[in-house]
Amino acid sequence: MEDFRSLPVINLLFADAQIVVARRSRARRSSGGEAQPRDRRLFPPTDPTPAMLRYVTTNAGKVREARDYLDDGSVSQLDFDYTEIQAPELEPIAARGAREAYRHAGEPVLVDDAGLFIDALDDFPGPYSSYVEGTLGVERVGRLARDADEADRPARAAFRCVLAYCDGDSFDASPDPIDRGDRAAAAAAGHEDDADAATLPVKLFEGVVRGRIVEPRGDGGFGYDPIFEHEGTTFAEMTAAEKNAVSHRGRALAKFAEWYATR
Ligand code: ITT
Repeated sequence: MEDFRSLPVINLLFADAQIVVARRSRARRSSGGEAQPRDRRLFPPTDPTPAMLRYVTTNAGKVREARDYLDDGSVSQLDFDYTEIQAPELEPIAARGAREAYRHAGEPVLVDDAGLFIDALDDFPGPYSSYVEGTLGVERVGRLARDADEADRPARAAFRCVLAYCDGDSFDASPDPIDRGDRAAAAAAGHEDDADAATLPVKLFEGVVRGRIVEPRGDGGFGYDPIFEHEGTTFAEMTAAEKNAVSHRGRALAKFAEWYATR
């Protein structure tokens, strides 16, 4: 088992989880009297219902990648379409979504909000990436980016992912990214009030990867992956594990798992 120690912390967690599950099975089969191994799953089960981390998204591609890192039997998708507030940054959208998802699920939740930020288009589509994918489409966004700045070909861009964790308990939360104007608007719409934000701390984890916008290549991944090239390979040309090793989501998941391991 020594070789697991050379892996990044997130893979170590995953490996440990597998080992613990195997040990627990053996312990159940034994005739008793032995000390039980410490349960080191991300969410050790409580009797009778195991606590689950609900990965909140309607996007099956995100879930595939999150499972590649976190699937130790304590992670499942919550297909919940939380209200996406209008904001120029991902953080307030994810934080607000995590509070709403926690209220809905009553279980620990991890909301994943992501976007493609293209330098030559002043960070468009950014937080509006989902809407723009559904309207303009990925290929047109790619053409716009490539035409936007002839001096900057292929166009530079970044993928960003913000994960927002909420479990109803208090912890050293991230500074609240929702400004008073956003909160007033949400409260006016009946979605959130100040007391809710104060009593539901949210922890944020960000991952960023830079790359180039190119002609579409590859048939893996999802969303904007075919037009996003990182070090010569588009995300759609990578396996989920290869993409996770360098991607915005993989980096955010790594930060989350490292923090969670100390909780
Ligand atoms: P949820 O909000 O339910 O999670 P969504 O697909 O709408 O699903 P976002 O609001 O985060 O998710 O949308 C971000 C957009 O960027 C959307 O069009 C995604 O397809 C795309 N996207 C997010 N992560 C991506 C990735 O790793 N690779 C390619 N495209 C991605």
